Amino acid sequence: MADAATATNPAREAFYKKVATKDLSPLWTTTLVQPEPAKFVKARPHLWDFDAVLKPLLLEAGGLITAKEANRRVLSLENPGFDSGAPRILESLYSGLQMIMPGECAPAHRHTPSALRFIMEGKGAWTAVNGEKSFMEPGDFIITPSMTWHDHGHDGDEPFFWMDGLDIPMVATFGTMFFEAYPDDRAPQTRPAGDSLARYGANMRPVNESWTKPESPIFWYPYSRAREAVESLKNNGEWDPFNGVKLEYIDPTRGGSAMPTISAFLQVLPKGFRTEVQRTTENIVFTPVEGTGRLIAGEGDKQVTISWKPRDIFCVPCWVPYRLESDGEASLFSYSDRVAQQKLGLWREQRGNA
Ligand code: 1HN
Repeated sequence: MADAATATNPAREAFYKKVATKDLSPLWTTTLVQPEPAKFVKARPHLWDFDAVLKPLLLEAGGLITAKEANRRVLSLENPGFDSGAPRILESLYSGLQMIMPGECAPAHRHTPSALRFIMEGKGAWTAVNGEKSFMEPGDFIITPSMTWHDHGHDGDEPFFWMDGLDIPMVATFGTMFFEAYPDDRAPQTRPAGDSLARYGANMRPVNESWTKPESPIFWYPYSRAREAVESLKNNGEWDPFNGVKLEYIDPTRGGSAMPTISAFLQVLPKGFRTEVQRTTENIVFTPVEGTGRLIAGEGDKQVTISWKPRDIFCVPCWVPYRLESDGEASLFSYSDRVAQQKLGLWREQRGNA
């Protein structure tokens, strides 16, 4: 249809030129709506190797620029399916790897994009969110909700690495981008470390305190607790053929996702597990914590097998069929735009082959 409409026809060509001068375009010459995501989604399944690529390059960056000069010493993961420009790992999500050196300060700021940290490697670094410090350990999940002040510091003695996950492309779609630097390097500490977890992290909440913000009042979700939960379910044999044992990090006051735009999960694949194939409209970023295995993603001549190991970062775009295989037992953290899609009525899934 579009072909016939655009076939050479001098009168039409003249018309198209004329409407273009009036800030208009004929819908019949464009393809705004596609029958399926495969014809629309540009991102591809892809993996960034932590040991071979991310870590050495960040260490090199450490010799070139301080955290303070850089504001944040982050390498942004650019999906090779996109033209370079605004970096993103998937259509709706940003991912980066950050390094902070001993004694450095990543100065306080806040912004409308929501951010999560997933700790990769190191000892002794902390992040402060809304006046509360969290000491970060590998495997911990930390949230920095929209417009919360945050700064990072490092009291240890070795380089410290974490993954940053943000909803920047979603915020950019709406145009609602705001950023503010705090007047000092550090925002004031107003609550002791561990305060939010003590208030809300024991399946309890403070009497006479109400929480009305759209995010979880807990900023810090330690790995040990999440790992223990998935381990128990694994031992109970509650394995889902598509996901192994997969739990979502929640806002305990409402039971929904920890932040309003990003969902986050921890899953365990038992030893030698092969999930069945699934596809969902979610754009998903994975990072393995323990174990090795493979991602098999895509169909036909576009199918790829990608081997993963701890701290690698890999992604599965919207509606790409995929399955996971583990060698020994494996645990993987992931984040996606599931909650945003569900709120907008867009999310769908297909379990098994169509
Ligand atoms: C940001 O504020 C941080 O606060 C990390 O550590 C990564 C990527 C894009 C925009 C803001 C941080 C970021 C970021």
